[in-house]
Amino acid sequence: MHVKLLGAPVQEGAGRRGCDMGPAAYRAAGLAESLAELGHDVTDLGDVRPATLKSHTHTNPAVKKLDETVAWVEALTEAAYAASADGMPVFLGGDHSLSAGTVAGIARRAKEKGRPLFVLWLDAHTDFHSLVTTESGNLHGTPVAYFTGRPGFEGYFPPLTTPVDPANVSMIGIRSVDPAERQAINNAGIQVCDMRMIDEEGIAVPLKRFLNKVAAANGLLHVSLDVDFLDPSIAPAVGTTVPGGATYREAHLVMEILHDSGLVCSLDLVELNPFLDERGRTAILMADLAASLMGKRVMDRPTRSYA
Ligand code: HAR
Ligand code: MN
Ligand code: MN
Ligand code: MN
Repeated sequence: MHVKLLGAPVQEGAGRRGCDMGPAAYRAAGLAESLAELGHDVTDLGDVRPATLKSHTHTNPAVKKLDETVAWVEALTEAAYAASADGMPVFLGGDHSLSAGTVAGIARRAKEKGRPLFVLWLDAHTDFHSLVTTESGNLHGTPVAYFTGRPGFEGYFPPLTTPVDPANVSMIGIRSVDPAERQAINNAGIQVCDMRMIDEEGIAVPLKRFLNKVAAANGLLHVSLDVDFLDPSIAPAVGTTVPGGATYREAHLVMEILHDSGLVCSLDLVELNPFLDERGRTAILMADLAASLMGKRVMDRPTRSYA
């Protein structure tokens, strides 16, 4: 596989500074080298730069850093579209607002390839606010609403050429949802696997159910992995820790099942804030999870089919 690493040093969407150091931390953690060791052809395309700033003012006074976020979304949409012509782009974030751009660009590419795009959102949060409903004003809480075409971005974010069908989005690990998001998620029909479901059924069952759906539709799958999907005890380097996250074993299992499915076309690694890390442990864990998604395993075992 040709893996293309693209740094997305975005921090304006988060409430605290430091996510701009994420791409450097993944490089220091040896992500490129560990993927190359698995036999992949790895190219580091360097960091994407934001588009030119334009001035916008939103009627919701809570909204923060709108111009900067729009500039990143514009640039990342184009970068993701270009990088997904062939090979597997891996976006090194950067806060989660970057996924408004990466998913929009990948969706445009998938449509050209004649394949439906599915998105697996591994996160504590649903990130389903519009510019109108956000109360914190931190725009990392909005990307899913944008790329599924929820109203409330017109005139600010780039016009969306290819919205992702909300029925093609699955969220796993969810444990922090604002009231406005809950209502909008239910209306949109997005599948949410919250922590209660994981406790009752295990994490593999809902994941495989979703992968079967992707395979049956001959879909492409974009994975967006937020550091706060993980339990804060193993992944402290994130500004929005939420207790009760995925364990080390659950997270690796998800990545290994995703690898075996052969369905993943692109990956975001988001919300790493190296300023909050402990001796690089979160960066190292995220890099190791990416390696598991790309085929690192303990033992060989027969590849299972999810069709
Ligand atoms: N829902 C909250 C808000 O909008 C928290 C959003 C936090 N998002 C992330 N990414 N950290 O998942 O402010
Ligand atoms: Mn998120
Ligand atoms: Mn989150
Ligand atoms: Mn691993």
